Amino acid sequence: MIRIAVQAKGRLYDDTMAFLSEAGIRLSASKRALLVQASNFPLEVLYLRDDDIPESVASGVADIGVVGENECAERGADVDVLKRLGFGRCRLSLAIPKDEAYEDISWFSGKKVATSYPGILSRYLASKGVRADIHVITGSVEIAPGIGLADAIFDIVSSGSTLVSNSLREVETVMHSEAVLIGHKGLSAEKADILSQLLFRMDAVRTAEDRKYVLMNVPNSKLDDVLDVLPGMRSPTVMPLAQEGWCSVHTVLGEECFWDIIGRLKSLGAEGILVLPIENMVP
Ligand code: PRT
Ligand code: ZN
Repeated sequence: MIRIAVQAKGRLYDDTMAFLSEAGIRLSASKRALLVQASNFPLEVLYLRDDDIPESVASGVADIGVVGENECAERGADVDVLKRLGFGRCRLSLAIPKDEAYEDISWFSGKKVATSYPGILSRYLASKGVRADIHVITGSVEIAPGIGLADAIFDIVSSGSTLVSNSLREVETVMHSEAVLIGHKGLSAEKADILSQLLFRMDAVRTAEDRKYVLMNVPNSKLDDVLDVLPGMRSPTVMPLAQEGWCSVHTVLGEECFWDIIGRLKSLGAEGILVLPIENMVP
């Protein structure tokens, strides 16, 4: 049995749950408890506040966890980053009142900066040789300059609209972040084995996400031209059709070249092109 720590509610919750369900893991839909066991995989989910996830994995209370890189960096938790998950993307930036003149980071010398991420900020300022007064507040950091609590802020930015609506302007981007799967250092052999099964499933889903299964009918006279256009991921499947002189070609296409290739196949005489999503692709 492996235990995964996930955010109980908040911005990472939906994507984390979707990601477990795409890996085929079923969790009871009944009232959510703190700890819920999967019905079809040796995994249990521990619901926590995101702030507590890095430490719970570092200490081994949970074996793995899903959390923003920013939380890991802030807490300096001693964990392995197993996988970047591609959701919960944001950046951590310094912002100042929008009408202030700004040339470079030396602006912050002697200034009061409000943040919930004092660890990341103090390391950054130290690396730039800037001494500022870091004022830790949790929540609503963006209102601090407006109410005279600070001269500037260091906070998470995504679209930037929170800054705009508080008359602030982003002046330095300190780190980019996304959700990551983290793991306890030194898992037992049994847990490491379950983890590798889980990672294998995740990779299969990920590979499938940007691929399509494509079927089409092709006149035999054009078959060689069509096969030339298809990328060489192993040979496509070619089957004769009941109608003489035609065959059916099945293949898998990557999203990046998809539209280009479909256009060329049509102009070569392929007909009845059918595009199907792929649920899993086992390497
Ligand atoms: O209750 P719990 O402690 O678990 O949750 P939380 O309130 O601490 O965190 P939550 O759910 O808000 O965010 C969880 C994680 O999502 C963060 O640690 C980031 O890794 C990631 N993330 C991605 C974000 C954002 N985007 C985001 N936009 N976290 C917060 N924000 C906030 C930000 O603080 C600011 O107030 O959204 C505002 C800025 O958004 P824009 O779009 O206006 O720029
Ligand atoms: Zn939090």
